[in-house]
Amino acid sequence: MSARRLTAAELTTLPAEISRPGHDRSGPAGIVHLGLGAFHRAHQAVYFDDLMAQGETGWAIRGASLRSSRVARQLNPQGGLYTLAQRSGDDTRLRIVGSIRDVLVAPHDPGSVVAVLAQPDTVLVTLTVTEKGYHLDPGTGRLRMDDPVIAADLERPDRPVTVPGILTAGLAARRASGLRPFTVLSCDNLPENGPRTRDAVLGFARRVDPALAGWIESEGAFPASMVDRIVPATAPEDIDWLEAETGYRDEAMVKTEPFSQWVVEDKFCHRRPPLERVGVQMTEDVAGWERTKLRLLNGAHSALAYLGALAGHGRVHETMAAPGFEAFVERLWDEAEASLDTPAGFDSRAYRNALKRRFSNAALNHSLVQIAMDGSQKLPQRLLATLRDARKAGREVPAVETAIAAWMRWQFGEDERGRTFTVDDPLAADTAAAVQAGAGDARAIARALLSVGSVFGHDLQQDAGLVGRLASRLGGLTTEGAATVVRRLAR
Ligand code: CS2
Repeated sequence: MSARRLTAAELTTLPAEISRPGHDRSGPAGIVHLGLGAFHRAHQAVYFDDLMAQGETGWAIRGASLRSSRVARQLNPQGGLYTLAQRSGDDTRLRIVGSIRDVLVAPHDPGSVVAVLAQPDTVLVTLTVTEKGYHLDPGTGRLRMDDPVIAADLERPDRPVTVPGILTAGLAARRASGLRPFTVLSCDNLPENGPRTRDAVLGFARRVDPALAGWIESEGAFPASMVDRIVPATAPEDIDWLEAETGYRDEAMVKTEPFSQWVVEDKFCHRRPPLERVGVQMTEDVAGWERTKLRLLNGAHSALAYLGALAGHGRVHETMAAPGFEAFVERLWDEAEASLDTPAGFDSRAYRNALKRRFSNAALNHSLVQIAMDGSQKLPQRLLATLRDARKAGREVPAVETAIAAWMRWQFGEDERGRTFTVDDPLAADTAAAVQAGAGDARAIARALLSVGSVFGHDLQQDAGLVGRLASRLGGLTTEGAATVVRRLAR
């Protein structure tokens, strides 16, 4: 017999130790969220659920998936309910989150998403659409007008499929009916994610209607935010485990760590949720937090992903336990911190120790391949930013260079045991062509990869010393292997 699916009707029958929403879920939905992946469900949706539990109304979420109907199929039959499994060591806490109302599928019906954006109740649009969802040039941060999907949205702005297109259409509809704009809050791991989202929307809107762009510019708001919580993709085994443990089946469950942080710029153009009541840091300046988190946490994550996977590991915690990796990460952090303007009150030692514990949390079983994905979109803010600062200051950054060389080595699409894999990246065709053009010569490959301007810009390839160092690090990885290179660099 198959287990009962989680639904509102099941809430009273669940095992007592599972916490569940006690609040009224029927109030207005003030939030539309684009990109309803596991991260949103384990992060922002939980803060809004906490807010609703405090009796705040108007903050239910209507979600929109931008690509497939998978999340809608998981969540809609459950009335938007899902389980958050918070794991650390042997301790697992289960909680049913009740802040999501329903899920729309944008590609099936773009008009329905625009219609929800145009409703008077909608005051805030949050985004987790991943780096590539913004269609920005990773090097310059500008909207790529030559991107075929952006060009297609500009052709028919009333049936948009991209984030800038959907937001612009929603804002245009509000303006047409005399409503104020909603606030747009990016929750993706991009530097200056607020200003970049604003530039993308304004860049798009200017092409559609300059007067609309002027209205968005003067009336709208695009606060920046820093989000932090490690959320590995849910595996089928996790869903089976939950079912065995609790007796119900939840196709939309997510697993995460106890830690969670959200820093939000206090710049809203419409009603603002009182997020400070649920532990969110509201501030005038998010940039210091953004940079610190991107270069320390995400920089180390990407380094571990490429070096660890090349060395034959599968998971973050296993890599952290392998000889030399923890010391390598400490070295990378020293290099990153040397040029970081950390936020007021930041305690480097405590932050780094906490990161080491978080990365070593075996209960998360976080896959390196998940982090390795979309590296071309991640490298600039995670590793190249430190490299550029170090070049300016004349400082050497061997660990950061090694991590960049490991990303280069990853573009070969073949690991150290000769097993091939697919490089999951929007620029995979460009990087594969660069590797091929190098014809097995580390220097030629490094040079060709460095000339992928949308990742590296045009400054780094001019630096002959840097090209030589990256080439020799790539050569080292190719001939000696990542484990040896890491051990050598570990202090
Ligand atoms: C990770 C992030 O997949 C990745 O690229 O580095 O998702 C990371 O887990 C989060 O940013 C943690 O806040």
